[in-house]
Amino acid sequence: MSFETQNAMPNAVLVGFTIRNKRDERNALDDPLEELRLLVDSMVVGIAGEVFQRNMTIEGRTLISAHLLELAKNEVARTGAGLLCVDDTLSGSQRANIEDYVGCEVLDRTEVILQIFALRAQTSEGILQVELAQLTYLLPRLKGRGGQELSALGGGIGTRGPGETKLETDRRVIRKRISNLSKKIEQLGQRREVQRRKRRQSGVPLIALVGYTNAGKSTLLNTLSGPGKPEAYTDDRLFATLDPLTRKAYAAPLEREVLITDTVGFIDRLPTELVAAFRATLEEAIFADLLVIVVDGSDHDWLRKLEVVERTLSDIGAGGIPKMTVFSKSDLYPDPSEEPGEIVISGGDLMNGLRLSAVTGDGIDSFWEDVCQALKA
Ligand SMILES: Nc1nc2c(ncn2[C@@H]2O[C@H](COP(=O)(O)OP(=O)(O)OP(=O)(O)O)[C@@H](O)[C@H]2O)c(=O)[nH]1
Ligand SMILES: [Mg+2]
Repeated sequence: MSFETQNAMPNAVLVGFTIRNKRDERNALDDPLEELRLLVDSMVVGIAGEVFQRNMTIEGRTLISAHLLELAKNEVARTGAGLLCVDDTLSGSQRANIEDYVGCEVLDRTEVILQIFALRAQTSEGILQVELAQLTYLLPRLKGRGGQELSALGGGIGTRGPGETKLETDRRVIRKRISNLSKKIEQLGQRREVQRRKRRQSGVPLIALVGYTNAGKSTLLNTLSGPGKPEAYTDDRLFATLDPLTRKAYAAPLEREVLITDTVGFIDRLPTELVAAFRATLEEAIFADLLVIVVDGSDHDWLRKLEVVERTLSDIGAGGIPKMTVFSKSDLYPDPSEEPGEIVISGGDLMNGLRLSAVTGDGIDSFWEDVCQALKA
């Protein structure tokens, strides 16, 4: 079944903002709603309209200002959209207040990401992790939601205990489900641990491809593992990969086989509780001998995204693993003199990274040389 047929969501209006007196790299972007647009498109939802306010003053009840709320309401009315997607984290009551005013369903940024994850999860572990992430995010936000999300979770929701309010029952049932899911995921994690120990004993090095979503990790994995193997799924949508995939590849300079693993992409402003829910998936990166940070060098916004990746790696405890950075999609760089590779970044450091293309094969030989150097070191 394609994603398209799974999802029957109405068209959406996008809402974004930057906050007054708050440092925000997005203030420097020409198109600060670009990422939310890609996310909503990846959720297979059409975009009906967009509203954005720079230097907004936060309004506690709705997070967004009265002015932006008015703009959003008008845009929903004008376009007949059935969904409003807000590019930030909302509390349960903020979301309910916006829904009341605008008159259509509201999803915040994290709920959009979770919706994409739910569409993409394929393996049983991936599906369990997505449900855990959804419930963990939902639990503190239950208040103000009409309870429809519980029916959306499917059957198995228990009945109300004596003297319990609907909200208390919902919370209790969700906590129990969270604890069951965590146990199941932990059991699967133990199985992984056994596999990892075996690998370590065999001495085969493990290289993890990490990076921002859509950087080109899965495409690179396919190129590195060579023809004739089932291909990792690649797509010009965000979070194409949810379940990690490990492949053998022959490292010619080392004259031996290595293992390469693809990982779920990172993204800016992903709440830490969600990162924790994906810990099992990310463990593939945490236990690698070498991390290859894949940066889409054709993306004008690559530096901000690289910073997000570096921050996330240290958050998940992978900060100390040897790393190398490569710039992917070199066939798309418009002007060779503007290619990344040697770029002075804000602190004055020189950013050195190999340029390669998984599509043309350019730079792949040098990639293996660099990997072997790094593994020997
Ligand atoms: N032209 C060109 N396109 C590329 C290259 N590498 C990847 N792409 C394209 O970039 C898009 C994203 O590639 P993926 O390999 O799915 O990216 P990813 O990093 O695995 O993304 P997620 O799984 O979503 O995190 C796809 O449309 C690829 O075809 C490249 O070297 N050159
Ligand atoms: Mg991928």
